[in-house]
Amino acid sequence: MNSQATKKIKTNTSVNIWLRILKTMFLGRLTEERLVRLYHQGKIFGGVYTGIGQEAIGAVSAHIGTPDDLYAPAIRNVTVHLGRGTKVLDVFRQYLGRVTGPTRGRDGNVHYGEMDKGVFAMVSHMGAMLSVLVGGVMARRRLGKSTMGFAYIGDGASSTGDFHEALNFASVFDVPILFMIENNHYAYSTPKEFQYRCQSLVEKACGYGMEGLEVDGNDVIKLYDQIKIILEKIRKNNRPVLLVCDTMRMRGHGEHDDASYVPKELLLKYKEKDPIHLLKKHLLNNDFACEQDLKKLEKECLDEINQSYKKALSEPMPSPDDLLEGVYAED
Ligand SMILES: Cc1ncc(C[n+]2csc(CCOP(=O)(O)OP(=O)(O)O)c2C)c(N)n1
Ligand SMILES: [Mg+2]
Repeated sequence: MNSQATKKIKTNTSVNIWLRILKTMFLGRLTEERLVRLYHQGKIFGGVYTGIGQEAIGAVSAHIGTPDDLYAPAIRNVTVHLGRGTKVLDVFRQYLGRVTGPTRGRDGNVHYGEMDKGVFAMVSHMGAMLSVLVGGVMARRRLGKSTMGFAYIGDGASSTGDFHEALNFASVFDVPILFMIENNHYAYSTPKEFQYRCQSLVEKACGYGMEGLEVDGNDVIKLYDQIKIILEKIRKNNRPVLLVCDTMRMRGHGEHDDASYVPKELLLKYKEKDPIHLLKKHLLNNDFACEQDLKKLEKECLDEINQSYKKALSEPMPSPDDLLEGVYAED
C-alpha cells in the first residue's frame, strides 16, 4: 500500500473551503486548457483569453462572498463564474456559440454573466465595469440588502479614466467594494514599466483616501486569510479597499498572441509559483489531504469537462430567424 494512503489526514476549520477553492481552480484550469486546444483546432469562432496562472484570485474571492454580494469579473476570471456556481457546461455552451448557453449564442467568449449568482456580464472596455459595480452595490443597499462588491481589473486597466472615477466615487460615497488589481505585469504586450511610475499600484489608493494593500495573488492561503480580514473591515466600515494582487499571465493576451515579448525567466519564476501547485503542496505537506484525494478530485473535474464539452457540442446553434431577439430593446 502507498505510504500516502496510510497517512492520517488532519483537518482545521479552513480545509473545506481550501478544497472547494482547489476544485474551482482545477475546473477553471482544465476548462481553459481544453478551450485553448479547441481554439487551435479552429473549433472556436471567437477569441480565447485565459486566466491560466491567475486562478487563485477569482476562486478565493468567489468562495468568500455571500449570496447577496455582487461580482464584476474581467476576461481572465473564469474562476469567479465557476466559484459562484456557473456550470462548466454553460462555459462550453458559451464558447461554442450554442443557443442553450448564457448568451444564447449571441457571444462566443467572455461576455456572459449570471445575475442570479450576483455576477455581471462584462463589457470589454477596460475599467468600464467598475462604475457599473459601484452603481449595482449602491442600488442593492438602497433596497435594504447588505451587499458588497468584488471588482477585478488588470494593471493596464488601472490607467484608465474609468478606474479613477469609480474608485473616487466609491470612496466619496462609502460604497463597500473590494477593488482587486490583478497585476500580471503586462497589458497585452505593454510591460508594467510603461504602464505606471509609482513603486506599486497600491500607492493609488491613497489618492482616493482608501486603504490599499498588497498580496501574493498566487498563494491561496495568504489570499484567503488577507481577504477574510479585509472583508470584515469592509462590511463593518462600509468603505472600499484596494487590493493589489501580484500574479502572472502564463499565456499570451489571447490565444492569437504567442507572448514572445515576455522574458522566459519571468515565466519560469511564476511557473514555480503556480497557484494550483502551491495549494496542493500546502495541503499535502500539512497532511490536510493525500495524493489520492487530490488525484480523484482532479479526475472528477476532468470527467465533468469531458461530459460538458460533449453535451454542449450536441446542442443547437441559434437560428438566424431569432438572432436579433434580445439584441435591441423590445417594444
Ligand atoms: C478602453 C480600452 N482600451 C483598449 C482596449 C483593448 N484591450 C483589451 S485588453 C487590453 C489589455 C488589458 O491589460 P490589463 O488591464 O493589464 O489586463 P490583462 O489583460 O493583463 O488581464 C487592451 C489594451 C480595451 N478593451 N478597452
Ligand atoms: Mg495586465
